[in-house]
Amino acid sequence: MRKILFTALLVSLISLSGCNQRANTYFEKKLTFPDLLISDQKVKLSAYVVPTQNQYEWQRMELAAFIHFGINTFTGKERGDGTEDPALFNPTDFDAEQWVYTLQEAGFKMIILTAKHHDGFCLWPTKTTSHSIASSPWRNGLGDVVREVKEACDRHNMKFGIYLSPWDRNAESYGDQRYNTVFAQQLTELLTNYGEIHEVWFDGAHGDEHDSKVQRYDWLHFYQVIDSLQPGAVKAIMGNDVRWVGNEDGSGRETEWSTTPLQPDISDIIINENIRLGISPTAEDLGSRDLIAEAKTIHWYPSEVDVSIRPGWFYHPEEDQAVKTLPELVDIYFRSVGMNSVLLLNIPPDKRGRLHETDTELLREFGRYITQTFENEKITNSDMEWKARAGESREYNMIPDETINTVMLQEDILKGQRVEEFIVEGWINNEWIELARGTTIGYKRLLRFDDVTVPKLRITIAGTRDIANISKVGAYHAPHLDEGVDAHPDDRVSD
Ligand code: FUL
Repeated sequence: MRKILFTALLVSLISLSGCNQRANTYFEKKLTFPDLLISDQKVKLSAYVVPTQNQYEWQRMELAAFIHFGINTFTGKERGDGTEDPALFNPTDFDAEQWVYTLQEAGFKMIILTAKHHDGFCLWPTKTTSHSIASSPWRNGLGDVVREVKEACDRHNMKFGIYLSPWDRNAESYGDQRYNTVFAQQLTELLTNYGEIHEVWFDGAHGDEHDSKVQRYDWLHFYQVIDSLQPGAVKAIMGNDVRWVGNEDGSGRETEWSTTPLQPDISDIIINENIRLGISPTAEDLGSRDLIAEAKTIHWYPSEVDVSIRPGWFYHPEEDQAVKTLPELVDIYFRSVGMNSVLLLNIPPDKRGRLHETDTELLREFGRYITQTFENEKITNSDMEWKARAGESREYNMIPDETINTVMLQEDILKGQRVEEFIVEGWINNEWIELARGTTIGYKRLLRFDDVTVPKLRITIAGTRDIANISKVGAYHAPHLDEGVDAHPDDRVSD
């Protein structure tokens, strides 16, 4: 009876919600709840909110690289104030090919370049300002960093995204309506003249009490420009396709829902709704049952973890000794990709315009470590699809005598994110012993535990918002890393 009632509600919702519903069952990106639903029904319906095709393809990349490069590279600052002389920009051995080649070998699928940071210096010859590389001595003022990077990406089939800082400390018009026109024009140039763009990254930084100018951004217009010129691009951070995870340490949440009432603060209505619900990108809870019960609308808004391989976002020679170690980088991978997020790792080129040797060596080791770990599947029946009800378990056979310390779980997110609680057990001395447990799975969840050699594993879906669609259960042995000694895997990764 309850099920029939629910189905009837679902059908009526299709017309009521005005949402983009796919295959008569799923709601792409957004679902607005009608008032009459009780909490459990809202939670169940939220399990039918799914990513758009762009969001899905974005999630499947898993690894993206951030490139912070610009006038700060030459002044040694992290945040320029916009008064820097463009003549300072003069890389001596600029090599976009080296960036792309190195990153691709390490497993990265996209590069996002700071086309403009807060200092307003543009890395392409924009018509909107003279504060750009056209006023620099590099390539006699005829260079175009955006073009060279994009062309290198195209040669290697690497995706390409742009970071365009809304906050601009150089633009004379910043602080009034004219700046919105300038910004839209900059976007238009970047989204028109360089072929396909896959991600547009709007950071949320803005001036503090020392900056007198406050800009009211015309976000909806910026969204329209992107959607019309690059319909395949996701809009990130102040965009509404990809969410900032909420920290810059490289960590996803233990419980990371891609379905959430959170939206970026781009209008008074959204700001007030976020305040009413007590949520922001840094909130611990972005998707619990209690939160959904209070929400009016639920969105597919997945998390991206941005973190730098060095202390700063830009290159500083004095940080050459402070590059993260392999154990730190691997740990970030497990806490980001392994916690239902995309990792956006920043690797800043130096004054030559090349990735520094310390960074490239680390990237090479990182790529080999991840490949070696996950290319050796230890479960014999790992790709079986499993439609799991709450409380159901399934056993998985291991290749005999193989040692494992890592389990991978994945949900088919094209059918929504649903799992709320799961348990991983190993068959040890004739009984099931718990190895790990967790809450959300989503696109991917990785769990680590001490080495064990077991003939079989048992996975229990202890809680779920509807029948869970488990697409993958894998088990692996991740080589041990000797923290702090030489930052190399102790069972050496072979070439
Ligand atoms: C922040 C900026 O202020 C930092 O400089 C950096 O670009 C980071 C990724 O985003 O908002």
